[in-house]
Amino acid sequence: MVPAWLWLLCVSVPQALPKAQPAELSVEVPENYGGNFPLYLTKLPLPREGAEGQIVLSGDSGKATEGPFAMDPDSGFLLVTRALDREEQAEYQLQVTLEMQDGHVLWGPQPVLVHVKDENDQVPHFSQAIYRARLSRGTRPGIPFLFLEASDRDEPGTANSDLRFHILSQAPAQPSPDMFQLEPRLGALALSPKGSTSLDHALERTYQLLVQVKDMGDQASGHQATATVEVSIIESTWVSLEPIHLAENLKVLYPHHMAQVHWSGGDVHYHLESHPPGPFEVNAEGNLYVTRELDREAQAEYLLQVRAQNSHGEDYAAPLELHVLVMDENDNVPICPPRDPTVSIPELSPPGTEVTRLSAEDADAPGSPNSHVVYQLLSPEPEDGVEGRAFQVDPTSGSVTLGVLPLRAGQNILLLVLAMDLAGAEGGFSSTCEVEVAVTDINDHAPEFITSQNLSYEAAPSHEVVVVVQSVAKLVGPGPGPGATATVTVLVERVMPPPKLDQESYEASVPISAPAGSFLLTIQPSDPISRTLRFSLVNDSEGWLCIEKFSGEVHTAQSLQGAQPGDTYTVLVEAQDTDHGLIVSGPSKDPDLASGHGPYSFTLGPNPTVQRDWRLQTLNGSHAYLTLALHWVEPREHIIPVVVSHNAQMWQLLVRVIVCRCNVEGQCMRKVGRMKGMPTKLSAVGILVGTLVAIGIFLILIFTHWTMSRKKDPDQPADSVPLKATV
Ligand SMILES: *[C@@H]1O[C@H](CO)[C@@H](O)[C@H](O)[C@H]1NC(C)=O
Ligand SMILES: *[C@@H]1O[C@H](CO)[C@@H](O)[C@H](O)[C@H]1NC(C)=O
Ligand SMILES: CC(=O)N[C@H]1CO[C@H](CO)[C@@H](O)[C@@H]1O
Repeated sequence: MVPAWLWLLCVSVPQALPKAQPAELSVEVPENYGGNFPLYLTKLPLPREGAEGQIVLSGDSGKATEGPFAMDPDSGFLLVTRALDREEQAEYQLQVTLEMQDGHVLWGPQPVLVHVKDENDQVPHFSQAIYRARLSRGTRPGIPFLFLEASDRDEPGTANSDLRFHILSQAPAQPSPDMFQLEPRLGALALSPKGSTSLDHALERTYQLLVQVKDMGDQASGHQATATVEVSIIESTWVSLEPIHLAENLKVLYPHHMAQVHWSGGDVHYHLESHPPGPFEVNAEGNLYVTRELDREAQAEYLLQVRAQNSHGEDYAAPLELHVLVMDENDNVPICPPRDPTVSIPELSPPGTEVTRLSAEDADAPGSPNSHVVYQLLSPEPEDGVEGRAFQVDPTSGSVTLGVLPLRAGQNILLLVLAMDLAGAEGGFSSTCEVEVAVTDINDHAPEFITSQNLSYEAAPSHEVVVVVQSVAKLVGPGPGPGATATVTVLVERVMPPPKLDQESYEASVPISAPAGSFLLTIQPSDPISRTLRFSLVNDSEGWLCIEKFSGEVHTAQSLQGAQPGDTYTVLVEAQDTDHGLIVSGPSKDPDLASGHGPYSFTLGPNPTVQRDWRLQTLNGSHAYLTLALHWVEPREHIIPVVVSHNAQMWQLLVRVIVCRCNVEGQCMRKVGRMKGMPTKLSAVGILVGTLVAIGIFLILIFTHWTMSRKKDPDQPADSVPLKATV
């Protein structure tokens, strides 16, 4: 039962899947198989009734193969008839088919892949038996200067072809036995660090290295081959370069050769960098070229770096630096500064006043003649027959100044100034710069008021000024109240001219023998009606004269003893306005003293301040006259002690005097409190005080004058009396 079931199954599979492609069979055959042949590889699952058909084995192309493979028709085994060489052919693609005589396919085609398994039967080979390399002194250690090449025909990617390079020996072994290092996998030959430091002292010109290449990776076993490397030591030619000067706008064929570098070692690739990037290149021989015209104004200087590199782009040594300096050509025109708005010059400005300063820009090399700009005034031209010019230009600084010719207010002048490079030499460039000048009127007349603003007493003896105070910011709410105003009263003082006498000096001739009481002359005011004056003698040191106080009559007081005929005797006469003093009467009306009328004498109390500030003159036996001795005393109440004596009796009167400023009516202006009925915060009185005493021949000025009343009681201080200033 069981075989029958299997058979059915086997038959049914092809019937059920008549066109199904059988999966590829893969078979591996060891390379260089050393056993007996034929070697049976694998049995193919041919159907039983295949005995009727014919097994066909074909190669890749589908043709019947004469190759090393065959099918055993009896067993259905694929077999190989001889040893295979992987390096000759690594894989075989076969097809097995069972077909009838007439070509009808009963089974298959069955693809079979035969893979030849590699055996390490290949020896590595150096690409050359002898390598020759040039090594420049100065080569950095570790930078490969030679890459050894070797091949191994065994299967790639397997240990059989995994190669390692080694230096077996170095000759001479001087100055160090291991001057070189060989990278094992890459075969990159470089100076060792020790070799690098000792190479400079080494006298040797050539080193011979025996190098080995070996397969099987780092395993000890494997095939190997050797080669010789001859390393020639060459003096370095990698020396720094002098800067190169290249003219801008150079008209030559490009690329234009400008320098050459040379790396004396072998296998060199030159590489050039420009900072900033510029039109430069280097060819394989180390020739440096500029590839197009340069423009100094675009870039005046370049720093080139040239590198000598191995085939892996590694620098053998530090790069060489090369400065390229672009030489200037005068290829730029001076550019005028942007035209300023009109320059205003006041009329009557002095010559030399600077109008403006031109500074034309020239992009050529600074400090060279190409950018050396000078200036020349083109317009306005000097006028015929007129000396000097209205404007001048400093050729070097470009400073435009006023010349000696004056300008008129309202003139508008366009200046044309030529700016030339090459310091104005022939062949240079130039531009014309424009400066517009307006001559302005100056304020040479002071403003004047048409009507006079001096105050006039006759027009208005006083003025009331109401001052309102308000804040700068706008007031919110109800308006300002009465407290925001103040009234200031300005009183205008009448200026009274000092009294004038009818003559400046008086003269009288007197006989030497003239008796006492002889009349000499009369001194009187020039306008006797308007004022009454009081006269006194000031320095009658001889006591020869006397003067009538009110009439001004001058008499001799005694005989002129000691005078010689022809002598002149000069005496000063003082004339005072009678209003300006205070009559102090003696205590004649004192009841106790009433009987004892007698001439009193009056003196000021001993207080030095009182004696300095006041003057007391005896008028007659009962009255004295008190005046200010100074031009000014403080306006306040003063108590003046006056000593009155009579027949060895003495009284002291205290005269109370109030010094104040007076208004024109003679009313004393005193500081008062808030005035009733006036919306003032402050009342003030301003007044100008005037002057008023004249003296015959010579003048004394007194600022204040007096009225007085006093109490009868001589022991009591006099009543307060306001002093009134005449205004
Ligand atoms: C009085 O003073 C006047 C002016 O200073 C002077 O010229 C004159 O000689 C004086 N007289 C006497 C007598 O000193
Ligand atoms: C003295 O002078 C005063 C003031 O001028 C006058 O009032 C008085 O009558 C004079 N007395 C005598 C005795 O002259
Ligand atoms: C008193 C006073 O100063 N008056 C002068 C007012 O102004 C006129 C004009 O300036 C002068 O002539 C007055 O002398």
